[in-house]
Amino acid sequence: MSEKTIFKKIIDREVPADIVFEDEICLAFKDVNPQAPVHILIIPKKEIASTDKLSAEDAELLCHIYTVVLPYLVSEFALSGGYRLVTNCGNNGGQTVYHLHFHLLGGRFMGWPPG
Ligand code: DGP
Repeated sequence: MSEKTIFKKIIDREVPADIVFEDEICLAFKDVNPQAPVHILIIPKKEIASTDKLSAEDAELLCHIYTVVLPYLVSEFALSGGYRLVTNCGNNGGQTVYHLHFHLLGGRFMGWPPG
């Protein structure tokens, strides 16, 4: 069996995290290395390595993130003025943890293009 990712260890409460949302499908917690005043990671509890491992059966999970978790966090962290939701995929995308996650960044103006 392959080793657990750090995010799976957070789900299993083997590694501490500042958890800001949890339900049966998802977990959200503050990024350990914040790039903005608000920097939260939203992850599915299901172990999916990256966006290119998603399948049609994950449609409900993705919808849940966008329509339940995200609106909750936007309200809770006062991000109605705007935010950025980023998913890095693979080496060239800058992904370092191979458990699907969405970076929710806010609390400052976001430049474009990203680095
Ligand atoms: P990415 O590069 O897209 O795979 O982002 C991984 C993010 O995960 C990165 O911004 C730092 C964050 N991170 C890594 N290890 C931990 C940890 O142990 N706790 C928390 N809260 N965040 C972590």
